[in-house]
Amino acid sequence: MARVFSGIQPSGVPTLGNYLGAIRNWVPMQNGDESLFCVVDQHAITVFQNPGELASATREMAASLIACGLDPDRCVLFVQSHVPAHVRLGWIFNCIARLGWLNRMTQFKDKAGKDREAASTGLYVYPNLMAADILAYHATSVPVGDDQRQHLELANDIAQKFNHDYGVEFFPRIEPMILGVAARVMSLRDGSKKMSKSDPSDQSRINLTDDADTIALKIRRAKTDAEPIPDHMAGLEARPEARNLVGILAAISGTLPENILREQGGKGFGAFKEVLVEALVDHLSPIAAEMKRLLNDPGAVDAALHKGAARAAAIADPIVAEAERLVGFLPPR
Ligand code: AQP
Repeated sequence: MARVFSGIQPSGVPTLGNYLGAIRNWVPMQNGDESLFCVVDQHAITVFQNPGELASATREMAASLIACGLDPDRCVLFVQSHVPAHVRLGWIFNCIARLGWLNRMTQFKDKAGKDREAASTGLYVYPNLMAADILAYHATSVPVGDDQRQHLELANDIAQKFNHDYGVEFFPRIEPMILGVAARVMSLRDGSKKMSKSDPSDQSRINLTDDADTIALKIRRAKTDAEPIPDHMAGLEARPEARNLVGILAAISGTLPENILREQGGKGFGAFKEVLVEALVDHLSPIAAEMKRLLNDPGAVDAALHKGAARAAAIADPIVAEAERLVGFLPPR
């Protein structure tokens, strides 16, 4: 099996979108040193994070990954800033990637919003560091949500240009793994926007820490239209909110949207939402409870992360040292 790498930012509590689009798919990929999962705190600060909260958000994110089924003994689970190889290679990639390439990144445009001049330079070069996160391990399988596809294409462009510029075949080609029927979960308030942990509106998302009452309230308030649930896929066209809720129920129930429409077609949203609430609460409550239990012993979570960082560095350090040698840096010793 190819080496797997994926990351998640501690920029808030993980959402249902992070869970269905990413975390849940990581669990069956655990394969010792061949599977690396990283809490990417250096990416998180591309947008200002409260320094008093970042460390605990990082630990909380790690606890939620463990609660979702990642076992620190069966994969390498660690924090990005604990392994300096990422930024060492990230700098080299800043010098490989072209401005024109970064200018095309739609996530930068979305995140920077109207006032691009005020965005951090980190936010702009974020995809270069993401390429380094993956390529520092020569990882080739990257399970991510659909929104990251463009960044992985850029990572391949960077790898190819590095190989070309230095006349080597050093960095491998990355294969994105876009998994799951709900590869892109949308906001509960606006079916055209993705669900995000940093969305200013808490009502726009389900957090993995939400209790049953909060989940019920958010789903009941979720935006819908006036039509009933259709009984075939074509009936979801131009109905982004309906499509999103059907997609969520399908993903959480491990089935296809077609099957959900067959069962639920003709129902009004009131009745449909109750089915959705029950499925979400059944699925997410044990995760929230396990996360709470883990966070009662923060020292144990930190110790697992420190062990993970040592294992990650043992893989990345020789690869990045070789990249630095290829570039022509004088070896440090
Ligand atoms: N709405 C989503 N649907 C499906 N997958 C999603 N992912 C994120 N949102 C959705 C996937 O989650 C993984 C981790 O993402 P991230 O934390 O690195 O950054 P992000 O994509 O920017 O996620 P958020 O929740 O939107 O964070 P903020 O608000 O901080 O920007 C990725 O694999 C991503 O595809």
